[in-house]
Amino acid sequence: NPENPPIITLTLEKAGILNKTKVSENGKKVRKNWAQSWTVLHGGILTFHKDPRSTATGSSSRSNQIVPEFTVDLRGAVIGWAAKEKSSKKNVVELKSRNGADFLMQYDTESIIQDWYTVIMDTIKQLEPE
Ligand code: I3S
Repeated sequence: NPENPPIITLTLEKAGILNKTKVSENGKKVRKNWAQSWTVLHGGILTFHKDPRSTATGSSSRSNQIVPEFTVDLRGAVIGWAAKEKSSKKNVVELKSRNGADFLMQYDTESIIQDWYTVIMDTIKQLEPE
């Protein structure tokens, strides 16, 4: 019905601790730097925040909780289980953003990473044009 365009409501939200590293930026490979991140999915945007417990400078820890280290717009992003050669770690998910920033996300507990995989996949699908 053209008089009632669909209103897309992004209801999928999640937050938790994950291991992550950026692997490419603007389509160019960058050196891995695995670190624990407070990871938040809200409104179709995924943000990685430095774990305040892991920062050397205590003074910056408060702002780290507010200002993300990385922001990934999930519109047009692609998620998949990472191929063996991408990492020696287990349970690794690869997230490729539309702007050429790629990340690996990992957690030893399979159910934790499986839940993230599902919620990110469902969000990407919600953001796809009809
Ligand atoms: O894919 P790579 O380069 O073998 O990734 C490993 C390296 O980044 C390594 O760091 P340095 O090369 O800077 O020392 C990390 O410590 C490893 O964790 C990386 O591999 P995994 O397999 O853990 O993703």
